[in-house]
Amino acid sequence: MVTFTDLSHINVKGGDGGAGCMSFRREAYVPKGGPDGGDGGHGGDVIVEADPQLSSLIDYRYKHHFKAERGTHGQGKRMHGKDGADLVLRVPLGTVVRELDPATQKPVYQIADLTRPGERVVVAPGGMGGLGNTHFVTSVRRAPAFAEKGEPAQEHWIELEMKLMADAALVGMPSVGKSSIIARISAARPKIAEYPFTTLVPNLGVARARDGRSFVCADVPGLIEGASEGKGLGHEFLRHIERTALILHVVDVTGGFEGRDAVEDYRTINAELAAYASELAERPQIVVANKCDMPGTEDAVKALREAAEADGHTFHAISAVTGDGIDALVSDTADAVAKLRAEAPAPTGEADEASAQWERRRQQRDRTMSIKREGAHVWRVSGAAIERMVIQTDWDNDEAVAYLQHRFDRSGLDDRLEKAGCVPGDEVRILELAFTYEGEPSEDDYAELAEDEPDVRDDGGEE
Ligand SMILES: Nc1nc2c(ncn2[C@@H]2O[C@H](COP(=O)(O)OP(=O)(O)OP(=O)(O)O)[C@@H](O)[C@H]2O)c(=O)[nH]1
Ligand SMILES: [Mg+2]
Repeated sequence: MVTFTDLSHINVKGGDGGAGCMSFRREAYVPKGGPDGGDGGHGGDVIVEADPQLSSLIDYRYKHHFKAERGTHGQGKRMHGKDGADLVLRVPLGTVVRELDPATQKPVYQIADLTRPGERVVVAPGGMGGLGNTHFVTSVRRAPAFAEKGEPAQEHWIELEMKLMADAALVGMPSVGKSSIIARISAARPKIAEYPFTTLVPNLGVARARDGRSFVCADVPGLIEGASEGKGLGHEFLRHIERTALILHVVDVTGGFEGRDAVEDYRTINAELAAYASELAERPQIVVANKCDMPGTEDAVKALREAAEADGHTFHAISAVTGDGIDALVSDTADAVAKLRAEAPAPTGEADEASAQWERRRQQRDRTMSIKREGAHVWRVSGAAIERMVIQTDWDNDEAVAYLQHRFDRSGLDDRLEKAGCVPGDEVRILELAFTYEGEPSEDDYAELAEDEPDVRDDGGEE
């Protein structure tokens, strides 16, 4: 049997943010102007987008690392850096995107299920550009001589799983010949037998019309009266056709062993579809009278044709055994599928909402900070956001370091350290850097620092 699931694990990384610029305005006859360093550009996002032209994840089988473009650095004269370009990874319709645990490579969270053409989700946001020195002007710091480095982008492992979506599903009572039809029109080779419920799991096949147009067809287990309440394979079965735009409603015109009435069968199935989900009953249908090779079926065919046409459905009389009427059925189905694909609604905001939700979770995780004691007077602080603050700091610049101190304070780090039992003089480690804990800062610390700046004194100062 052909398997239609396709799975790939890939590593995605947004572009790093560009660095903010430290610069002062220079004009003729003006010895030293105000700060005018532009911001760094934002890094590009890595985006996964559903493309109806694709039919496999082959592009991700051999290449596993994908990185968006970085933002460029800010410049003087308030010139901002250029944002990095997004990297768009195209995947087939029906691709489910999950985040993987980087250590175990096990899925931890479903990010999106891309079912509509053009639907997209951001899987790795780019880093923010660093701020230029114009942003750090305060009442006491008129000439900030530092800027922020760009935010390094984060990387993730994600899983792409393609679940092939059928364009059309063969629906009907057991033993009406659904599997025989899919075997006729595609390369699928499901089991065919004269007893009911031969088919227990859906089979998919790619059917091709004479002119080369193709569509994906599903052969699903037979449906009986009460299926919507769980009889037979009930809900299990109906769930599979929820994603299918077109229903090929197959009716056995011989009436089977029980000598059932074709029109009654047709109505029973439609009632079950409506009972399961009203929108299933409204799906476009092609009504297929099967087993027309059998003698004495003319009246049933005629009655079924009238019923189907009265409901506004296309009707086909065929024989899966002799092949009569099959070409016309496939060609009409290809037409209907093409029409439905063209009408497919524009992407809704669902993927955006999924992106936003995932982004919120990511940010939450990001802000989580942990404090561990590593020695009598040594503490280890870890957490993505706090580590990034450290990375974004220019260590050769005292002012930038002082600003970091301020950010630490705002993030509640000092508070948390104190609560954990950290005392002034203790060593605090973040990444490979060690700091000395000096207790809760006071506003004066910043004022003092500002007063040390020659530029502030030039301005006449305020303090
Ligand atoms: N005479 C005749 N018999 C057919 C035709 N199509 C299918 N059959 C027979 O009908 C029986 C059931 O066929 P299947 O294709 O297994 O039917 P199904 O709808 O897939 O059945 P389930 O999977 O049990 O729901 C088999 O014995 C087939 O050989 C046909 O066009 N003419
Ligand atoms: Mg079957």
